[in-house]
Amino acid sequence: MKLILSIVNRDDSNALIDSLMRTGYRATVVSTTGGFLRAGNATIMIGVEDENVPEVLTLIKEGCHTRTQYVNPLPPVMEPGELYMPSPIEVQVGGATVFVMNVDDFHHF
Ligand code: 2BA
Ligand code: 2BA
Repeated sequence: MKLILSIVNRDDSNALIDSLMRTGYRATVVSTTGGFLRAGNATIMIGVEDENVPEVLTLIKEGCHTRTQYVNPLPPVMEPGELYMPSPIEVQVGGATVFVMNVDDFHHF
């Protein structure tokens, strides 16, 4: 068995959950925050049999889209009177960041 841990954009998470449920998979969603942008994203945990991993990866790939976001870099150390005009940096976010982990043991009590 594998645990697929997928970090996705919040805007994609509901549709992805719907498609996973429709296909008969089970999942748990956790609200998370990206360390770099400090913006909300969603982490979806999906426990599946090994042979189902490719299908779940396809659903994730089809359901999650890359977005361009802009971040303001941290201001440099400034002398008094200096003016700093930050220019936003373009960052490509997602579709999805996916980790597939081996599950040693699974119980459902
Ligand atoms: P964030 O950490 O908010 O990162 C958003 C996007 O900013 C990233 O998109 C990447 O394009 C850029 N980025 C992140 N860290 C950076 C850094 N140290 N220097 C320069 N640019 C950086 P994605 O790679 O698509 O990642 C989307 C979200 O997936 C991330 O949100 C984070 O929550 C998660 N993630 C990505 N890689 C991860 C990893 N290796 N381990 C844990 N979480 C990860
Ligand atoms: P349980 O199977 O006891 O699951 C309880 C909760 O545990 C689930 O909540 C989900 O958050 C998590 N979970 C269970 N199996 C998982 C897995 N393989 N990977 C990741 N997380 C898992 P819900 O998703 O709200 O489901 C509540 C109950 O509805 C489930 O109880 C199950 O009896 C049923 N169910 C869930 N998904 C279904 C599906 N795709 N088709 C039919 N019934 C489903």
